[in-house]
Amino acid sequence: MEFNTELYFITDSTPYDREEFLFRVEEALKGGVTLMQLREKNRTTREYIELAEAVHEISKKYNVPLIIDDRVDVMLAVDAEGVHVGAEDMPLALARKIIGPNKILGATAKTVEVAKAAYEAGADYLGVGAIYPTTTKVKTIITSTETLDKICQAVPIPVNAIGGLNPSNMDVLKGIDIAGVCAVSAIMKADSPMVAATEMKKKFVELRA
Ligand code: TZP
Ligand code: MG
Repeated sequence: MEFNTELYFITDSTPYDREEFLFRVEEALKGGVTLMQLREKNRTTREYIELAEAVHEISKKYNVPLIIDDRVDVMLAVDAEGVHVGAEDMPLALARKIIGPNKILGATAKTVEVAKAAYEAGADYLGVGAIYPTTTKVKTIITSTETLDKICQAVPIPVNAIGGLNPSNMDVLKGIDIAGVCAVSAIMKADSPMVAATEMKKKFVELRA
């Protein structure tokens, strides 16, 4: 499946009621998000599926592929466009076997070795970070921009930077061959997710020029 990771928006519904959450998701999509991920850590399977269905209805309107975090079963249940698996989730090769060749398979990498292994196991893109400290993900460690650079050179798939990124601190990524940037808070928690997404995308395009 075709996808573009330039502005990869990852959700966090924690502070919002359903209506506010879905409103913010749609605003972010209006702002030019190119790929999005539903990331729910404290939901029952039933709640995760229900929310994924609602988000998928919205993402389809904007032709933006929806990636489901952690859960291959939820992805299949709602026929989302892909799944993102981390080190503690289903092994990549198994996930690929289950989802087939046409769904998007995302992986996390913090070292060149893990990045190469993920590529070989069937990952379609990699998220690398955290570049900056973040309160969104507990227990995450910082990945240096040097490592990010090496990973970009080591694998032929799109590599995205993630972790504490916002339009005013992205200059450290200049000259590194990333395919895009990921953001949770900078978009999700902004006064206007639409304005925030627009600014972040503009900044990435400038950075790459
Ligand atoms: N993986 C590494 S950092 C991170 C994830 C999921 C959280 C990024 O969130 P934010 O709010 O953009 O720092
Ligand atoms: Mg995970």
